[in-house]
Amino acid sequence: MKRKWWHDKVAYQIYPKSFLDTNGDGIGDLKGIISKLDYLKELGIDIIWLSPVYESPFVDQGYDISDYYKIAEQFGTMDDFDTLVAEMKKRGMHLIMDLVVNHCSDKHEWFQKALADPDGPYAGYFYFREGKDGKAPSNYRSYFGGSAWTKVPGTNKYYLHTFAKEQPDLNWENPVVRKKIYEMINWWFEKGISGFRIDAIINIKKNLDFPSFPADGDDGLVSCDKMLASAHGIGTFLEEMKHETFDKYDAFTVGEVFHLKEDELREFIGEDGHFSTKFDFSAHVLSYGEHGWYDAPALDFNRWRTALFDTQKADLTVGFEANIIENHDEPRGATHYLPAHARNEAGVKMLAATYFLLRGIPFIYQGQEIGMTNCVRNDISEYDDISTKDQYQAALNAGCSKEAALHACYENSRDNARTPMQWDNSLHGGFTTGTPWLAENPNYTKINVTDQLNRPDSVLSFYKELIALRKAPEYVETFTYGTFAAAYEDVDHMFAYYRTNEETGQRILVAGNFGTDTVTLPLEKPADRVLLTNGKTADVILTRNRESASLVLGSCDCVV
Ligand code: TEU
Ligand code: CA
Repeated sequence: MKRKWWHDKVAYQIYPKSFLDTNGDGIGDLKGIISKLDYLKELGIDIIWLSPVYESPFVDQGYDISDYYKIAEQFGTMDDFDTLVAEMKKRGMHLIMDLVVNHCSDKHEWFQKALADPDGPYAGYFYFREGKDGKAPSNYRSYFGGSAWTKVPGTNKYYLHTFAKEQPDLNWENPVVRKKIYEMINWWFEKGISGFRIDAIINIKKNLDFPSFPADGDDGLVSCDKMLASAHGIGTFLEEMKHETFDKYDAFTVGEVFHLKEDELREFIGEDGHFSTKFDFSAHVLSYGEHGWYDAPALDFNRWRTALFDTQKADLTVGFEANIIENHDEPRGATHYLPAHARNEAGVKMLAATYFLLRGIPFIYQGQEIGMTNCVRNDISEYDDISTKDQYQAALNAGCSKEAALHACYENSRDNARTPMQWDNSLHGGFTTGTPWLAENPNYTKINVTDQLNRPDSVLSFYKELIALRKAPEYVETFTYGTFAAAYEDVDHMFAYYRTNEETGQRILVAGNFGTDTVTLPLEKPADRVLLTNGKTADVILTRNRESASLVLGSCDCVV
């Protein structure tokens, strides 16, 4: 396998609006990020993925871009951005931006010009189609609810938006659009960034017939996914984009890729794939209910473990996955993936160790490193997210009580990940001196960075050790390039695997006991040493292990 600069790196996602506010307007900003670079460097972070900071009306929190060449005023200036890049370079860190090019904002100049002249050239930047019998061209439901087609005022035409109506889909079939996108990408590379996380990229290839499908809900509509599944040939666009942009800069790219067909894995993340890597969403899709996330099933440990292990096995001879527990669209892992008995510091550390040492590029989402949790709200008005409002309403429409609908939001709302970062135990968790744009989780008094920096047994200290271990000269080869093999799969609630360096023979077992009972695992031979464990000291584990040539793991124990 050809070695790449990013293979052994650790990445961290910043959601700028909620990271740190430095001017008291309640909104995180670039200066806030700059002031925390040393914190991230200390933690061991190499790559920062910055969620969108471009000019935007913020209908979907910046994922609706009105100018790709400007920094949103709330976040600061282009000078601040250049300072961020320079300060990161100084520390040997890499910045990757969010590339949102399936759609733009309806306030983008292109769309405004298209509206002004629906038969003119700019209409060809989007999907403008004639209505049928006074109705939309087809029966697609957008991801945020309602029809994916909205009427162009004063015409019988509709435009397509797979997300909000303020996010018109860009027409990738149009070579002029593609050229403008590539120019923009290269412009950012010239500023010194190292790559992109690529938003909703699977959506760029449409079925141009836009056929209707049988409805999958009472609204008479069908998920946009149905149309996308019937579209073929996305690879041509992705190859062209890579050739025109990423390849020229030896970039690190990570695709937000859902629903890959099996034979497409190599095409996407093989050595010459469209992207360096893609997120492993195999766990995330387990929380899709029949009608979205409001009716999502509770997490089943075995299905979760199987999903992650299947990904690992499929990747082995192909490439690297980007491994995540959380991002800005997901609930907090400390709540979502841990059974009730494990929702404590030991459990959070166990979850950290077990996902972090899988084969692939580990990503940490802001706040995950201190074990931030989902947040209880008493009314839907306390939420901001467009998808949460839609799913809450869908739940009520389906006959759920207000309590049940709110509980679904507690479990799965995207706002769980978007509450302000908890820096210390002062008002608003030290995030702002003003009023935060989204209320903080009241548990900041107990869960915050300052407390955990001072405590050697904290979740934060554990993450620091974990990252250091992954990069330690004597183990980095095994953790980066070593094979993956599932272990003790027949043991209930045991998440365990081996990472093996085939060249040196070094073999490392990673095991976490997610169950309530103590478990004894027989070992083929006594282990040489314990590299990392939560809570219990390595001495205790080694002694137990030597006496019995077995590994005794109590509930929520993990060991590497
Ligand atoms: O999310 C995309 C997203 O949620 C999906 O692609 C969707 O779930 C999938 O296509 C279903 O098959 C990204 C961002 O992460 C999110 O915050 C934005 O709201 C969204 O794109 C729109 O830009
Ligand atoms: Ca601010």
